Amino acid sequence: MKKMGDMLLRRDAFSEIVMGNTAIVRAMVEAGTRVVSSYPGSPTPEIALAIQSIPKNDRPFYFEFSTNEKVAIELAYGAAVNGHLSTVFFKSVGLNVAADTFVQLSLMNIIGGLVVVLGDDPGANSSQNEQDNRHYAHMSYTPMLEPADPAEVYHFYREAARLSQTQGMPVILRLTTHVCHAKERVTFGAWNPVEPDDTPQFDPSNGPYIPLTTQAIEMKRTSMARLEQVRQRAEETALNRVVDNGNTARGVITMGLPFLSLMDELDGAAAKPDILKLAYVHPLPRKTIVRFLSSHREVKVLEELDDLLENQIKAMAFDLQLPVKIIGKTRPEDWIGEYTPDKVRHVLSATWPDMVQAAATLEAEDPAPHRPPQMCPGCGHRSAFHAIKQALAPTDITVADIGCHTLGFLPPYEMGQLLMCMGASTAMASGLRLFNTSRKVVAFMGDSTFFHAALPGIINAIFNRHPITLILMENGTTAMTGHQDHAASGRNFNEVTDKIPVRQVLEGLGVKHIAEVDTYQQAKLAELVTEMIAIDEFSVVIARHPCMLKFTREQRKNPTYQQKHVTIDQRVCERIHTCIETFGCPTFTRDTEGNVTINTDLCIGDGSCIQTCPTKAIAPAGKKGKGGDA
Ligand SMILES: Cc1ncc(C[n+]2csc(CCOP(=O)(O)OP(=O)(O)O)c2C)c(N)n1
Repeated sequence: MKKMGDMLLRRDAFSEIVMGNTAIVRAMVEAGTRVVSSYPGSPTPEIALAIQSIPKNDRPFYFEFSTNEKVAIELAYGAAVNGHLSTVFFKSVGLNVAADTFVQLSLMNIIGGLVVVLGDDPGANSSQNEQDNRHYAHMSYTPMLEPADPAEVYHFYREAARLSQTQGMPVILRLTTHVCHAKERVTFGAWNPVEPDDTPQFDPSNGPYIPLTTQAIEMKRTSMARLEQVRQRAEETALNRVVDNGNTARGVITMGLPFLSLMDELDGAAAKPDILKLAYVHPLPRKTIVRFLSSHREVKVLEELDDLLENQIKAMAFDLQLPVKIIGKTRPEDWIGEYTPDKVRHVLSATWPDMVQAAATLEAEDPAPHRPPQMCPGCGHRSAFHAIKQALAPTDITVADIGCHTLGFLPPYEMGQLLMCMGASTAMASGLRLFNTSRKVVAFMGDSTFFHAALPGIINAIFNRHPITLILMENGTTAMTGHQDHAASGRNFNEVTDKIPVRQVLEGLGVKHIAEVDTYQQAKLAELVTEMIAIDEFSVVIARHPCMLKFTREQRKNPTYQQKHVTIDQRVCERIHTCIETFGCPTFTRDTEGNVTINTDLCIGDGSCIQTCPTKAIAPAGKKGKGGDA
């Protein structure tokens, strides 16, 4: 890590093989970025890992993980109107959380500059949907750039920062999963650090900063005019690319990852189309596009997810009555998934079958079997679900939230029958309880989510007296996105800090029924849940156990660490298979005769399974089971 930190602060120009998520941090350093904020979410958390590789005192900018995306963007905005070049980054759906603030930003005069980095997720690799955030650029009059690879991430960030500073507008840098995680050799510039002038520059006369009624309309006029100036920049930028294959019959207009996949697929194609690859996806460089349309008979618009580019380009051609055939998306699947080379071949073959060979079917080409995600060995959530299931009637309703505990919806637990977005479980559960006296309603939630977006739903349940039970799965970290600290961890990104204890927050809100238990105490947990769901008022069970993946990773740093595991006494085991079929820990495997063995590479010896075995055949390694063992 130190090596990465050293690289990111090199003074000379150099080239290195890096991920998109690393390249952007060097760009921040070179651009003189002063404030960066975020809330974790794939595909962006590695940006924070790269930042972390720079020792705190050497970091040329302030960084924090904020409580949620809305807070993160507000913090970055505050810093930017005080004169600091600022950046906020988060995942695709994070923009929904930040939207209430974000949609106003282009109305303001952001003197320091503000780059909003989005990690969109075509293919929903790690998100609850694959929303296309280009729509937000349109609805908020905000310029948006989209790089295709790590080198472009570096250059486009620099462009976005410059543009934001000169126009005083926020600028979105839209990354996608492939672009964040791809690696390539990037040539970076030199870095000549200049002593930052941190004099607070906020001055209301630099505004406008108050978007109220009629003033908001005037501000909108200004932001639309500024967007037209940006369009001029979009025409002139050297970041647009034209690939001239001398083909006046066929052309492709594209952007981002689809461009790279297209280049891949055309390698060896008979007659290659000309290509126009756009850097700015909003506002579009109208003249550049019209020139390209005017010099080709057929133009294919190749874009991932929605048909924004296509519709705008068709409108341009229509307005000017251009004699060009524009081919956009033709089949429903063209709107879905990542535009990998296979996918692009599939899409192109429907347009120009003579140019590229159709892929058989996309699925048939994928040789890897699908592996459902699952909880780690020793995960406290597994013990919790195993226990809670025993306390609930089959007709009771369980509402999931977002996090590792979401995986409880999978067999064998099947806990969590509805899921929406971070923090939504309590209020959805409250709705499910209305006109419902016969089926108990239980909501689940992680501790990072509790602080992120759950408090209004919880307050609502207290205030409007919804008699549901919330199970707060407290593991001390934001586990699913890579163990980032949160308000109850006792650390922020930069230092040790006071914990904000969830129990005291709940008590402060007036929750009368709160129980706490370690999830490995499965019988006790089941008992407490039975008790709490019987109360006709809002109740909370704090089901606590540290994230065991984080815990064992920390333990492994100790050179004397030895991985423990459990064993099965084959003489005692009656092949009932509770460990596999009900508890479901992936360390257990069953052979064709029904014998159960332990995968000692996976097992961490936590022993949470021991209590689940009806014949007591499981024991810690080195200790005897009922019938004796190693
Ligand atoms: C609005 C939004 N921001 C970020 C994410 C990414 N994300 C998925 S799960 C998760 C963390 C959940 O942490 P916690 O609630 O503590 O549950 P755990 O994974 O630790 O069980 C985050 C941040 C998201 N899905 N939606």
